[in-house]
Amino acid sequence: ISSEVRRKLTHLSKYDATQVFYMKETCINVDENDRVIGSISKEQAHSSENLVLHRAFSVFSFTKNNKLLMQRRSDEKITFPNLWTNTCCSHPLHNDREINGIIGAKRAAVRKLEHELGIEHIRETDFELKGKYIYEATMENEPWGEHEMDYALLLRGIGKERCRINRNEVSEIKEVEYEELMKWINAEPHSFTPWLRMFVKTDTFSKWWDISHQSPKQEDHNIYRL
Ligand code: DMA
Ligand code: MN
Repeated sequence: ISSEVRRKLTHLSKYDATQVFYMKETCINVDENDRVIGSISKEQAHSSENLVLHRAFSVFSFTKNNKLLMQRRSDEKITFPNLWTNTCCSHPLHNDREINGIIGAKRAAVRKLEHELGIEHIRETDFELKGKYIYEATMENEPWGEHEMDYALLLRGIGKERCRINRNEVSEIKEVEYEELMKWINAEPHSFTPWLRMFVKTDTFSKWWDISHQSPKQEDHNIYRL
């Protein structure tokens, strides 16, 4: 095997085998207008020496009591382990089910809510798209990062009671009120993922908590920069 292949194998060998396996998934490479360019492996898309813009989603689930359901990423995650973040994040994959923009992202969200949190019986129509957000972030001491076209997907009425967590993905879950989250992030910003910290700073974030705007669904298909 070549020295390049050997270097790649050793740089992944220190990680959890299940998470290394998922690095073979195919993400969707898009341009800044969210038009599909092609497929790219999860490993390649997230290598900080050459980050590639790809589609992603971030689910924000608010409970019946209007708290945000949050997760702490497991120690096994290769990118941004052990950090607190929104309900569920991942990527629609480059396949027939998930390549088609909004419905594809919602199908991926249904798949990952079940995989990471054990939440079943969510339908694509339960989500409300609240914009697509371009952002970039890198890890401090590891060769990984993110460069995403991130679909913000709101969900209502789903909390801890629906969860059966997958320990390989998630170490803890918690429901927080808006004020509580703001205090917590200010007190320990380095306990949170960079994308959550960026979402919190947007003008729209606090509006997502406003229950008086809950129905009917008002989807936002626009592209923003975090
Ligand atoms: C990637 O999430 C998507 C965002 C919005 C950061 P992730 O690293 O949790 O993806 P996966 O669960 O597929 O590893
Ligand atoms: Mn990503």
